[in-house]
Formats: sequence, C-alpha cells, structure tokens
Amino acid sequence: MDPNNNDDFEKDEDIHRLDRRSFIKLAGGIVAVTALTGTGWAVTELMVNEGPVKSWHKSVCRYCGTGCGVMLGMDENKKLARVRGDEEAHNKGVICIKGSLLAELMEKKDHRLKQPMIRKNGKLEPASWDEAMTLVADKFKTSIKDHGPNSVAYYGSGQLFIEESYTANKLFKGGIGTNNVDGNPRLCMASAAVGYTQVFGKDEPAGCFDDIDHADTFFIIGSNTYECHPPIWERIMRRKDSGKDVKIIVVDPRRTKTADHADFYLPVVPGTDLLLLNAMLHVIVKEGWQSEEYVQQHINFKKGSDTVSFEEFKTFLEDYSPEKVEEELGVSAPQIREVAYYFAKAKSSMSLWTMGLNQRVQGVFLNNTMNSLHLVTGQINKKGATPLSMTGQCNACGGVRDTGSLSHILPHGRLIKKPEHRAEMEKLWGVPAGRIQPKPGYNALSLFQAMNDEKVKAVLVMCTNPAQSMPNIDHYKPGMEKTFMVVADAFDSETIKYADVVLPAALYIEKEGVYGQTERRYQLIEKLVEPYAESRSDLDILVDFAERIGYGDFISSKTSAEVWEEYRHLSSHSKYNFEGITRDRLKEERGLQWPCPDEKHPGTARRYIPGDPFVPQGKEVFFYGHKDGKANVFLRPYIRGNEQVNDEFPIYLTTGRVISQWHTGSMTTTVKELNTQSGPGRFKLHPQDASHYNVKTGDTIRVTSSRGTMTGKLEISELETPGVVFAAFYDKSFIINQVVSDDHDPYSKQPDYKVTRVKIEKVAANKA
Ligand SMILES: Nc1nc2c(c(=O)[nH]1)N[C@H]1C(S)=C(S)[C@@H](COP(=O)(O)OP(=O)(O)OC[C@H]3O[C@@H](n4cnc5c(=O)[nH]c(N)nc54)[C@H](O)[C@@H]3O)O[C@H]1N2
Ligand SMILES: Nc1nc2c(c(=O)[nH]1)N[C@H]1C(S)=C(S)[C@@H](COP(=O)(O)OP(=O)(O)OC[C@H]3O[C@@H](n4cnc5c(=O)[nH]c(N)nc54)[C@H](O)[C@@H]3O)O[C@H]1N2
Ligand code: SF4
Ligand SMILES: [Mo]
Repeated sequence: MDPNNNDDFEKDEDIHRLDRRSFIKLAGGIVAVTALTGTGWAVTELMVNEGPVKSWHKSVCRYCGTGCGVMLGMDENKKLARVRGDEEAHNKGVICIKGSLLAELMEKKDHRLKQPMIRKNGKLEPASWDEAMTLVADKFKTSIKDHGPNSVAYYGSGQLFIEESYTANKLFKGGIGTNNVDGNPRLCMASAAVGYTQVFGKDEPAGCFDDIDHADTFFIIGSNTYECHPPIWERIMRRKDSGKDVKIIVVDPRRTKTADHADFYLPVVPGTDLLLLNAMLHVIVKEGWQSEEYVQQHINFKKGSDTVSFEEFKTFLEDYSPEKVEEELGVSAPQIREVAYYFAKAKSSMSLWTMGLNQRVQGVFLNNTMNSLHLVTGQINKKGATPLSMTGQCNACGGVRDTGSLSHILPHGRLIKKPEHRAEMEKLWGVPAGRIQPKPGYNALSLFQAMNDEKVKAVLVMCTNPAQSMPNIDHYKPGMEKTFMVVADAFDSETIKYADVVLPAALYIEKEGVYGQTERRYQLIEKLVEPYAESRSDLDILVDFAERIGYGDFISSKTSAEVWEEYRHLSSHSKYNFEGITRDRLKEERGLQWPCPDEKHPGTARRYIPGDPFVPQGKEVFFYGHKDGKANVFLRPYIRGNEQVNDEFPIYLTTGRVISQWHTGSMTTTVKELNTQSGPGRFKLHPQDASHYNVKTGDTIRVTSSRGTMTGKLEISELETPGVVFAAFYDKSFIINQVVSDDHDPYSKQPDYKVTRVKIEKVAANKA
C-alpha cells in the first residue's frame, strides 16, 4: 500500500484485537505467529521467507528505546529470513509488530539510497564517494577558515551507534573546536536529561524495567506505552494479572489504548499536568504521607539555587490544593486525592513517562516534579519503586546522552559550562587547553534558526529527517535551502530535498556497534550482511571526513571495535564507569547495565543503593551525583504556556505516534504490513467535536495554528477526547509539523509538540 495514495483508512484494523488468523491475513499470508498472548498483541515470531534458517544470531531491534533482544535467522544466502523475540533478553521474547518485520525492512532495496549524490544546477546527480567527500571536506574547511569553527555543525540522532555519535562529538568539540553538536534527542529526551541532572547531579534513571515486576502502583503519565513501548506494556499487564493488587493510573488528555486499561484514567487538559503533580504533593504533605527518612536525610529542598526548609516547600504547595486546581486541570479534587493516596501508600510505586511530559514548555519542571513525588514519599531506591523516564529511540541514552553528543554536554555526565569538566575532557582527548569552547553550541531549534540567519554555513545531518520532524517546519526551510547540507540516510527522505550532498548509509545489521537503551543497558549489534549497493556505515563516513579535514590522527580509532575500546577506557574516569563492558562480554551476554567498572562486575540494575559500585560502604542510600549524597526537590510553579485555546483557536492539536509506524515513516512506510495496519496520515477527533463541526469520517478538514496550515482526511474515534484533535507525523504527504508550534522549554530547549492551539474548518465532505 502506498500511504500517500490511499483512502481505505476506515478499515484501520486494530492489531491488538486481531486473532492469529486475521493477523496472518493482514500480513499477506507470509507470517507464522507462534504466540499471541493474553493481552493480545505480542508477536514473537514472524517468518518472511518459508526457506530454512541456516544460523540464528543474537541482536537488538533497531527501532525504539525498549531495546528488545531479537534473534535473527539468516538463510543460506546470508539474507535475514526470520525474526523472533529473544527469550533470554530483558524483553523475555516479546517484540512488537515493527520488530517482527525487521526482515521486511532489510528487504526494501528499491527504496534505499544507492550511491552518493551531489546537487548540480538544482538536481541531485550520482557521484563517486571520492567526489562527494572531497566536496564535503572543501566546503567545511573553507567555512571554518573564513567564518570560524562555529559556522559548521553536526546534527545527529539517537539511532546511530554509540561509536558513531561518540566519534562525531569528539571530532566537532575536541577537534574542530565547536560545540555545534546536537540532534533529534533534543526533540525527545532533553527535558528528561536536564530534569534528572538537576535532581540527582547525574543524568540517566536509577531504576530499571525489572522494577515493573515488583510495582503495585503504576503512574503512567504522557506515555502511550501500549503503542510506543509495547513489551513494557505487556510486562505491566502481566504484573497486573499476577494476582497482586496492582493499580494503574494513566494521565493523558487522549483516551489512548493505554488509558483504556487504567484503573484510574485522568484526562487532563493538555499542558496542565504540573497542577496535578503539585496537587498530589499538596495532598501527600497535608496527610503526612511523606517519608520522614527521605525528608530528613536524603533531600535538599530547593528554590532555584537556594536551599529552603521542608516547611517552605509545604507553604509553596498551599496554592495547589485539589480544589484550587481542579477546574483548570480538568480532573476532580476527589480523583486527585485518590491517585495521591495510591501513589504514596502503595508498597512500591513506579512512574513511567515519555513525550507527554518531555515535549512541553514546562518539560524540565515536570521532570523535576516527577522525581520529587518519588523522593518525598520514599518511593525510590527499592524494588518496584522508581521514577523511570522511558527513552524513545534505540540509542538516545547510550549514544547521545552518555556520549555527551548534545550542544551543552560532554561525555559521561559532564557539562560544557563547567571549566573543570572541559579541562578534564581536553586532557583525556589530548587536545590543547581551551580547545573545547566554554559556551554551549546551537541546540536543534537555534541551529536551524542560525541556518536561517546564515550564521551556520555547512551542516552534516546523520540518521534523522528534520525536514519532517522539526516543529513549525516551514519557518526553518529557508535555512535548509541556504546552508550547505550534507545528509547521510539509508532511505529517501524529506530532508534529502534540501541536501547538497547525499551520502548512502549502511542500515542496521549492515554494520556493527553498541546501543544503550532506557535502563542503562548496553547491547551489541553485530554485522550480518554487507552494506547495500555503495552505502557505507556512518562511522566510516565520519572517519573519512575527519581525515579529509585534517583530523585523521585525532580520530585515531577507525573501526567500531577500536572506538569501543577507547570509549570504554574513557568511561573509567567517570561515575558512568563501564570499563568492564568489553566487546567479548557484549557478544556473549544479553546486554550489561552500567556502572560496570571491571570485567567481573555483573552490572548495576539499580543505582544509588548497595550494589552500585559508587555507593560508599555502610550507606543504604547515596545520591553521589551531589557531594552531600542528597537529591534535590525543587519548588516548581505551574506557568501557563502561550498556546492556550481562545476564540480564534478554540481546540488543541496534539501529535504523536501509532504502533506500526516509526517517526517520519521513511523506514516503516516501505513495509506493506505496517502501512496496512496504520493507514495513511490523518486527523482524529472525538464524536462530540465532530458533531460540533458537522464533520464525519472521511471528510477533509483544514487545521490552522498561528504557525501554519495542514489539510487532511478525518477519522472520528471514541478514543479521542473532546477538545483535542490528534495527528501522527509518519506520512510525508501529511506533514503535521507545518502546524505544530515551536514554543519550547527555556531550560532544555526541547520543543512542545504536544500543545498547539488550532482552528478547524471543513473543506470537503466524504464522497463515499
Ligand atoms: N510505534 C512507535 N513506537 C515508538 C516510536 C514511534 O515512532 N512509533 N518512537 C519512539 C520515540 S523516539 C519516542 S520519543 C517514544 C514516544 O512515546 P510516547 O511519548 O508514548 O508517544 P507520543 O504518542 O509521542 O505521546 C505520548 C502521549 O502523550 C500524550 N499527551 C499529549 N499532550 C499531553 C499533556 O499535556 N499531558 C499528558 N500527560 N500527556 C499528553 C498524547 O496524547 C500521547 O498519548 O516512542 C518510541 N516508540
Ligand atoms: N509532530 C511531532 N513531531 C515530532 C515528534 C512528535 O511527537 N510530534 N517527536 C519528536 C521525536 S521524540 C523524535 S525522536 C523525532 C524523530 O525524528 P527523525 O529523527 O527526524 O525521524 P526518523 O524517521 O527516525 O529519522 C531517522 C532517519 O534515519 C534514517 N536511517 C535509518 N538508519 C540509518 C543509519 O544507520 N544511518 C543513517 N545515516 N540514516 C539512517 C532513516 O531512513 C530516517 O530517515 O521526531 C520529533 N518530531
Ligand atoms: S518494542 Fe521497540 S525495540 Fe521492541 S520490537 Fe518493538 S520497536 Fe523494536
Ligand atoms: Mo523520540
């Protein structure tokens, strides 16, 4: 099915309700499903070819931050023939429909980029690697010479291998001498990373997925776990079915499939969650449900950089009584009290959150306060009790947050703004003092603005499709036109329309490297097939580029295994220490969680408690990111964003994902079964709003914000919420980011993709 030319979306079949036979039918008769579990979606095996498998190989799914272990079956022609979940991995054999169709992805050769291309007279023409890389090197060198190192930039991805992001970061920050290193994790994880760092002094979660098997209350907020982290959802459902008294609380303006299974569903007004979190804290301290141990021994209460008393914290919360917030929040006071009770009084409470909190103008405050809820109640540092920000992409944690490949950070939790951190990295990289610039570089939004303003003249874009994924995209297109853009991708993409040089990248098992998922678990993907046509791994491209611009000696590790050795040793100078995670261990084991300081160390499932190598002997809890071993609980006021509905723009647009498509769809829309499941891009509206606007399924509507307009088909769904129109962003003929606001969090600089006020107009009625 071509997603751009299809109107059969009314048949949008729900994979979750499909029985075995319908699933096989849906997938065109080519699948063999060995298990559809009680909750109905898990597919553990899928046969793409009937042919026999010659050898099975342990690997990792290339898509999301669940980081599922998969077993890849290669046939005698060395082609990926079968995929199944790895029972020995943390996902216990469970994978979702996208992972089960990895073999299909690898087969989509007609959509792949075949050779380098150079734009000549407005048209992309095939070129040799040497021609393309000579041009790239010349342009970057000239720009650096004429306009200084800050006139060039790298824009990367949470889907590159650790070795690749690390190399790019080292080259740009330690070699060229610019901090203009950013990427799509800015759109995704920045608020979580800043949030954790402010609270614990270090980024990355303390807990792990195993906590799911021990939790009694799940507080799921701004996460459609069912569609976006399906094996995690499956694990939560198994816990729920275990016979224990397990409560699931879901906070989401849309009644998603996740919300559908909740014991308590809180349909908050988009953008107001901080009222809920502060009101829960209000109830907790009023009722005396706080943990005295944590309040006395493990917490510093903070108002900005000042330490304040617990009493002052309580006074701050006075403004957030359930009765005061209920109207604006859209959740009743008794409901707020009820969820505060189940959160505080459970044996173990676990929170899970993703973009509904991160992609918000108050993303950092929301992340701070999620951690506060756990700290104040002592729902942390024991099995099943943990604030777990789930990561989106397969390698946003390992590849980008841990390697420090964002414009304000350095490897292993170091910050650009700290002179001692820069000095340490300069020493470790063996570069002159002062090489690393003292100011953060451009972040995603300011980078594309700098391209608009012609301050950045040349940019290397790897493994991301900003022309479709950036908010308010029309505003940033002039910059993409003007700047010398080098784009490395495996498939055709919107961004390639603006590229001056296109580099065909090797995909997934055509190369080798390490991914690090949500719970600090590092896993190896081994090379199993040769790169398609002329494509090369991103690491090979970066090494070649470094050599051509004069940093061949500095980028001395040239292969993935060599980079890993360098990087593993580097980590031993930090509290991320994973020197014990050798390549050989990664080949044998189902991933290892850092810290893991030596080769005998089993890895660390839970940080800040005994078992974590950095917790001093005799301490039961020690937040070693801060010298006094305490974590920060911040007083964070709710501030209304600019995107509030009014007479002109009376309804909220929120955007996100569907189970069977990946982001901008450049990979997943090439797979027929996934398109059949999702249907083409469209707006979704609740029946109540539909009757207000006098529209029905199949009609064409126009949605307009202060940023832009998009016209598209409409589907009416009971699963949506009155007052909210939803759209996903996978369909390149329906680029919703033309409408989405680029307002962003002032601290993390992460854009708010979740709350844009819009108006709706009917354009045409469905003819059918
Ligand atoms: N199938 C699939 N899975 C994926 C991906 C994919 O593309 N496809 N991408 C991966 C990546 S990179 C990411 S970042 C994750 C994202 O995973 P999720 O964050 O779970 O996915 P989203 O659909 O972006 O948004 C989550 C929810 O936030 C809700 N929301 C909107 N506004 C608000 C609000 O004001 N408050 C609250 N509480 N909730 C709000 C939306 O209704 C939506 O249900 O998924 C990962 N997994
Ligand atoms: N409206 C709206 N927009 C959003 C979001 C939202 O919720 N709503 N979410 C945001 C978030 S959280 C994210 S993470 C971003 C994601 O946004 P993007 O990163 O722009 O989206 P992807 O489709 O994942 O793009 C990855 C590209 O890398 C290519 N690729 C795959 N493997 C390789 C490889 O090995 N090497 C190279 N060089 N290329 C490869 C793929 O073909 C694809 O074109 O979108 C953001 N945009
Ligand atoms: S949940 Fe994520 S990692 Fe697991 S199979 Fe699905 S897409 Fe892959
Ligand atoms: Mo993401």
